[in-house]
Amino acid sequence: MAAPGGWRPDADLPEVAFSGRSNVGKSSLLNSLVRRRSLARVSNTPGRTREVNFFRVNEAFVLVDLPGYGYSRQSKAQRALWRPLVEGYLRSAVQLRGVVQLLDVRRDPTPEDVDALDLMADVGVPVLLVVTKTDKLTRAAAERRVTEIAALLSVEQDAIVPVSSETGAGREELAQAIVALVNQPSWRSGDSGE
Ligand SMILES: Nc1nc2c(ncn2[C@@H]2O[C@H](COP(=O)(O)OP(=O)(O)OP(=O)(O)O)[C@@H](O)[C@H]2O)c(=O)[nH]1
Ligand SMILES: [Mg+2]
Repeated sequence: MAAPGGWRPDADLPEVAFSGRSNVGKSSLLNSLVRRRSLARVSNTPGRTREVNFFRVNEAFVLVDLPGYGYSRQSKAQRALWRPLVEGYLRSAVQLRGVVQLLDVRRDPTPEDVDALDLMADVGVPVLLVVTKTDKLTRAAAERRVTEIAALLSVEQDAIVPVSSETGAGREELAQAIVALVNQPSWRSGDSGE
């Protein structure tokens, strides 16, 4: 899906979307989960993923790779497209069950991260918080950073799943959390008249 309201595949299976800053590792995490090296395109250049990309897994659910935000060298036009594209997707995806929101273990959440979380809260979609690239730090340092990030976001530390797409750490726990999201009824089913 390249433009707000643009073409997207039929929503016949539950969907879970991956959100986060450019270069945080969304496409890498998606590949790690499905144990494929290059299903979603990974790059050292931030801003690689510019469309909403849909990956059907085992005819059971769909993982959705969202374009990243907060990349300073992004063009104004690209930047202006992010919000309508992502918000349009989130609001219209009838089968959306949850969003995996990624944060880099080495960085404090940015104002853009908080904006993205506010958008998810406004849409009402359940969010799974994931801290990634934990392989970049020692185990003890990574644990400290998770505590700090949880405090900055005012969430419980155990609401955050630490992962590394490089080593596969946290993969099993995240996969189980995603399966639980997929199997739960849509939060939208409470809406009246729909
Ligand atoms: N060490 C380490 N590197 C990672 C990890 N995850 C991703 N990377 C690297 O980070 C860079 C960006 O990864 P991507 O998966 O393309 O990031 P993205 O969030 O999809 O970026 P956009 O598509 O630009 O929004 C690549 O060089 C990856 O190899 C990780 O867990 N550990
Ligand atoms: Mg990407």
